[in-house]
Amino acid sequence: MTDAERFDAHVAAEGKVEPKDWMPDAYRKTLVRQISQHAHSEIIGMQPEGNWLTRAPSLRRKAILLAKVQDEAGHGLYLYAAAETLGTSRDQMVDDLIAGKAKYSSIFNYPTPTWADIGAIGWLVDGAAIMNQVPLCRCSYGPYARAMKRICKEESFHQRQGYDILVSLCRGSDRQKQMAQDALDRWWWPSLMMFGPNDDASPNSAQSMKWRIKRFSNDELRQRFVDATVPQAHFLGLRIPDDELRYDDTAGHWRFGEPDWEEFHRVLAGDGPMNAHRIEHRRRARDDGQWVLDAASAHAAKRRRPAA
Ligand code: FAQ
Repeated sequence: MTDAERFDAHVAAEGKVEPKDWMPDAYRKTLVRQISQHAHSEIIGMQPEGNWLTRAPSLRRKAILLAKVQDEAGHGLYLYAAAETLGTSRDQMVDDLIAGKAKYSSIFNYPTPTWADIGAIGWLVDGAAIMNQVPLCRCSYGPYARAMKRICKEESFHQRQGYDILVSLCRGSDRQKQMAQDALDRWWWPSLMMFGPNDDASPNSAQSMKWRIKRFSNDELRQRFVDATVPQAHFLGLRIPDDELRYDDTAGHWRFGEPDWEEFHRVLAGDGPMNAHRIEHRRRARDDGQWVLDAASAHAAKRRRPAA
C-alpha cells in the first residue's frame, strides 16, 4: 500500500489526521485555505458588530454584545492556531489578508446601519455559521475538528442573542418592527450566499467531501438553513424577502429563489459595499498594535536568555 492509499483508507474509515501524520500536499493546502479563510472571517466579522458596541440600547445589551465580539476574536485565535499546525504562520496569513490575497466570508462586507442589523447578524449569520460548522466538528483533521467543537457551543449562544434582539423589536412599536423587517431584507440573501456557490459551481466540494473535511454540500446546508429559519421568521411575524418561497409538502422542504450570484462574485472580487473599509480597518489595527507585539516578543526573548 502506498502512503496515499493508506491515507485514503484511514480517512474513509473515519480516522483522524494529526499534524505530524503523513498527508497529501493537496489535503494540507485545502485545509490551510479553508481554515485560514475561516479564521479571517471570525476576525473581520468582529467589525460590523463592533460598530454598535458604543451605541447598544442598554447596558445589558452592550455587555452581551461585548462578550460575543470577544468570542469571535477567540474563534479566530483557535483557527489560526489550527492552521499553523499545518506549517503556515499567522504572520503570513494576516499579511495575505491585508494584501487582499486571502478570502474571508462575503457576509462581512455588508454594513450595519441600525441596531436591528445586530439582531439579524446573530439570528441569520450565526445561524448559517452553526449549520455549516456543526458538521465540521467531525472533520478528518483533528485540530480543526477540536477547535470547531468549542466554537459551535459559543455560536449557539450568539444565535440566541440575535434572535432575542429581534423578538424584542418585533414585540415593540410599529417602527421597531419595521426596523427588524428592513434588517431581514438586507441580510437574507447575503446569508444564503455564505454557504458558497451552488454545488455544480463549487470546484472544491467533491474532493473536500471525499477527504471528510466537508460532510455536506453547499446546497444541502443552504436548504437545511432555509428549512430551520423560515418558521423562526414566521414566529417573529416577519416576511422573508423571496417571492418564490413556498412549502413543498411532498418533499417536506421550503423551496426558495436563486441568490444573485453576480453580486456574490462581485463581493468576492473585492467590490462589496464594505470590502475596502474592512481591510483598511484591519491593517490599521495591526499597525497600531505592533508595539504590543514587539514588547511581548522582547519580553519572551529576555525570559528565554539564560541568567548570566
Ligand atoms: N465568502 O468550492 P467552494 C461566521 C469561495 S464564520 C467568501 O464551494 P469550499 C462566524 C471559496 O473559498 C463564517 N468566499 O469552496 C461569525 C472558494 O474560493 P478559493 C465563515 C467564499 O471551500 C458570525 C470558492 O469560493 N465560515 O460567520 C464563500 O469547498 C458573526 C469556491 O467555493 C467558514 O469559513 C463565501 N461565502 O466551500 C463571526 C466555514 N463561499 O479558496 C463573526 C468554513 C465560497 O477556491 C460574526 N468554510 N467561497 O479561492 C467552509 O465551510 C467552506 O470554505 C465554504 C466554501 C462553505 C465557505
